[in-house]
Amino acid sequence: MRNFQIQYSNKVLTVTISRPKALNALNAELLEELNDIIQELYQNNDTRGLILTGDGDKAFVAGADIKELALLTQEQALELAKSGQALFKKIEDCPKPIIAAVNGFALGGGCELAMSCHIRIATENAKFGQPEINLGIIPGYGGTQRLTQLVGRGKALELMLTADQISAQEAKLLGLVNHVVSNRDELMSTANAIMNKIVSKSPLAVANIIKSVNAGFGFENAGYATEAECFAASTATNDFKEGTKSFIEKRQPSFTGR
Ligand code: DAK
Repeated sequence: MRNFQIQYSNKVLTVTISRPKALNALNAELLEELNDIIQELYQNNDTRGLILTGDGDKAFVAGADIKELALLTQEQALELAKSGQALFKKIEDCPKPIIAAVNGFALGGGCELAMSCHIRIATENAKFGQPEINLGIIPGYGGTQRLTQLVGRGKALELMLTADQISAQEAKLLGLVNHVVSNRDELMSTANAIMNKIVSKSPLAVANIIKSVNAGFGFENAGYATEAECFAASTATNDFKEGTKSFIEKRQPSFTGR
């Protein structure tokens, strides 16, 4: 695995996303590797849970890799939206607990990844947000749905429409984060303590709770499909070209609505 460090202890995998030069941004290779890790978690009877974190103190995941995103055709975008949504759904539906230990920026696809996990714990310096609109696109990994489920429609719309970043404390007040801790050591010890508690329970009951909770949120509703279509359509615009170009050129975008 080129983009992960993996440790195994007491039946729990600790998986660290590691692309430090790009603040752990999600590229296609990394997502394929993550898919393999999650697949293995489903299949391996000895492993009972997974803690997902980011390398370093600065970022959990600073979003999708914008430099890679800038090269997508509309067709590739629709394909990627579907496979990405499927991966994040696989995480959400995993019968074994997956805890996001958020150690810094969780933006865009990074916030969506954390939201697909069952529980989120964050360090005080963590920042959450859906800044896709700054690139002329929309969240494409289920963020329009999961953020709305977690924080409610009004706040979710505000966060997605303004691209504002919020602190870990505010995220906790909104219900986006379960616990806030002061530093990385405390982050991992809290994640492990919660994980060990869950792992001591009946695995069948754990799986059935996750299944029942998720059944109430209907992945098959129109929201996810609409998001995938709108995401793909937004990648065919001049605004998307301008949004990604302006990020790469480190300047403010100038959108025209075309
Ligand atoms: N992608 C690529 N590189 C990134 C990156 C990203 N998302 N975020 C940071 N980097 C790189 C920077 O370019 C910089 O590289 P160099 O210039 O040194 O080569 C390096 O990481 C350090 O970043 P900064 O110099 O910018 O660090 P700062 O402390 O100044 O700022 C920051 C930290 C997190 C505020 C800033 O880096 C930032 O705004 N990053 C971008 C955040 C963002 O907009 N993320 C959302 C991306 S949109 C899809 C579905 C979903 C998505 C995509 C596709 N499909 C269905 C196909 C999701 C989209 C998104 O996530």
